[in-house]
Amino acid sequence: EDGYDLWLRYARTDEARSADLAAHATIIVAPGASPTLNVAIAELQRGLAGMTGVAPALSGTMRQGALWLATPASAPALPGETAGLGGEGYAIRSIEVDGKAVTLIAANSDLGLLHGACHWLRLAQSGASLDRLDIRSAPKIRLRLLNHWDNLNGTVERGYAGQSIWDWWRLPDWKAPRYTDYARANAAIGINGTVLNNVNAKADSLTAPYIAKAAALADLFRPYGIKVYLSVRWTAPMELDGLRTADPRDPAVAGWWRAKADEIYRAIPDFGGFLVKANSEGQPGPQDYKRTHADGANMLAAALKPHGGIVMWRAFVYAHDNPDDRAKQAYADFRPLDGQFADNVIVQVKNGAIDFQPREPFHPLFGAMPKTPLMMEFQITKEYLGQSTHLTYLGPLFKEALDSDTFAKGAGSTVAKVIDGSLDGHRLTGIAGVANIGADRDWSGSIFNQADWYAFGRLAWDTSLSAEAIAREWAAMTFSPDPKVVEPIVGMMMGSREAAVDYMTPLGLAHMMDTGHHYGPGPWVSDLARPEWNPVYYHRADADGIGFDRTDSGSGAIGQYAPAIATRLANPHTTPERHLLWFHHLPWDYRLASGETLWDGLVRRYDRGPAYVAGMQTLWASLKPHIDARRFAQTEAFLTIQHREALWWRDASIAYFQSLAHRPLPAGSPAPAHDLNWYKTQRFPYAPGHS
Ligand code: BDP
Repeated sequence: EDGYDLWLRYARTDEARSADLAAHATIIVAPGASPTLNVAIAELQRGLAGMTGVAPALSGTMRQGALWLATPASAPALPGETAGLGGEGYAIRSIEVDGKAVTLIAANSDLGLLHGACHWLRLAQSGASLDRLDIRSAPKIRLRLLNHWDNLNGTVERGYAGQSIWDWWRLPDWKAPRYTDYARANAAIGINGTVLNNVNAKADSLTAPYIAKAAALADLFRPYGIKVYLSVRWTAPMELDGLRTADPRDPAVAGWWRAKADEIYRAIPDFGGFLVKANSEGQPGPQDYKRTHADGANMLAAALKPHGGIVMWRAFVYAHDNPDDRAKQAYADFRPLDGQFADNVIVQVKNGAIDFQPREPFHPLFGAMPKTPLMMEFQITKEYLGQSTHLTYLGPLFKEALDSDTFAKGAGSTVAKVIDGSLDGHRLTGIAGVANIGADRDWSGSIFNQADWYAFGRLAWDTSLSAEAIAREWAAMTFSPDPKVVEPIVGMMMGSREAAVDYMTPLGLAHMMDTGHHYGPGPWVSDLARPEWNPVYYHRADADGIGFDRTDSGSGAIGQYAPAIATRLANPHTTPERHLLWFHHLPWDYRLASGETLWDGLVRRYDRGPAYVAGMQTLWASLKPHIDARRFAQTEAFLTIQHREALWWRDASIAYFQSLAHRPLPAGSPAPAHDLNWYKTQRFPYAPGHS
């Protein structure tokens, strides 16, 4: 096994289970035909053929043990069955029809049937009972998107799984079979849109040849309910057609975008819309013309509106000439614009205010723009969490962000409720994950990174799922439903992100990585052009203490949160320790809740990280008899790398901070393997993922 099959492995089951599966799927009854219904049926047949050796036939007459796929249109005998399921949801119920026990998969649309079929296959693969099913499921968030940071030259920004899966050069003629498998895998977890190109966009993606290439992908994805979107470059009208300006108030500019939208919709009638990174990290944008983000977004929105398209406008901004705390800048730019965006604009906000760090408090914009739909941007590709080699399951990170309480309308105003629209009554809702997919045979650069893609999709569909339940499903489908396999794997996964926080950025530290590759430690880095690119900007450590003061006596960033939170964060003793140094600059002898000093507590966490990884190595080794050779070996090797590098992070960080704190290591904590200078002089010029 090489990992290509993801959660669609459909591995052969033992005889008893095989007989059970066959008895619950003797035939498939599915009135009607459409491309989407056809792929649903094909997936069921493929899954059952894999698991039992026999694919059930499609039949027009009901039989004992049938799988019955029905919509109100195809089976008017379903009164009320699909109420409240919307256009994508489904019900799966064990019922009797004319005295025959059958499994009904009901939905309002064929797309709902596809999702229902995938859910049934998930149950089948993970060893669950198929009797007495009574399931209803419908997504609360409307747009559930992957964002590919893929460049037209085939490289992937912050991609650690090889080249881009989009073979732009040979599209639209060559439609690699992999594209269809991509659609199958995404449909199975409820993803319904994909932004094909990098937010650092090239204007070329809007030229006729590239629109035709995108259209070919859209055609392949359509039966799976997946729409195509494009990132656009703000100055495209100037670069492609020589306009003199990209000012959003200029009628010629607005006209250019209208014509461009018309052209795209002629090729892709269900095109989703644009994603825009503007006035951020050197990208052009409306502020270059003294216009606001809202002016820019609304101009594009007007071009897409007649076609039903939307604009996703990113709030990831911080300016090189702004001396204010970087963590405050997106809020400062965007909050005043609340209420000014057109109704087909949604503002896309990263989970935290800096940049996908191992841990960040939730972004203060969530809950602060009630009149504007906000969508979540998570990073599935683990730019700052060990990339493809470290096993750091992101389910808990996603959950932590979604469950954070903004207190915007009192207790219980979670980030999940902001983005599913229920807190402020928005109908345009969304969540995006920066994809970790590449051309590598295993798609994600490692078997365990597949779990992050999977978890993103499952949580996008249903934010109330637990990270652990998702890990359990994934492990069962990826390796085996045998609890002897699932339980240790879930055990490894669940603490893995916290372990990375411990060895990389404990106690609320952030942005400690070395220059360029974002992989290893560089807390000493202080020579980069922009102050906020340097780790020293974030930890502010010296002989007296460590941490970023964001109270009123510091940057005041705490004031961007609702008063109920801000009051708690103003005091280090009522600040959650996981965020302590994010919000406070504290003396090295500050007492943590445990009674130990900040210095000792910091070192203890640096010790804990590699120890957890060693525990994962032991657990994995014990699984050897149960895992196929190739996937076992990959994970074993990657855990060896992770352990070595967890120690590297620990040692380098301790060597550096000790040079400032001048304190002995707590008893039992070994000295770093090398002196500080050794860590400072390591170079990694060819590390993956540079832009
Ligand atoms: C950072 C990445 C950079 C992206 C940027 C973004 O380092 O490559 O372009 O975010 O989100 O995480 O635009």
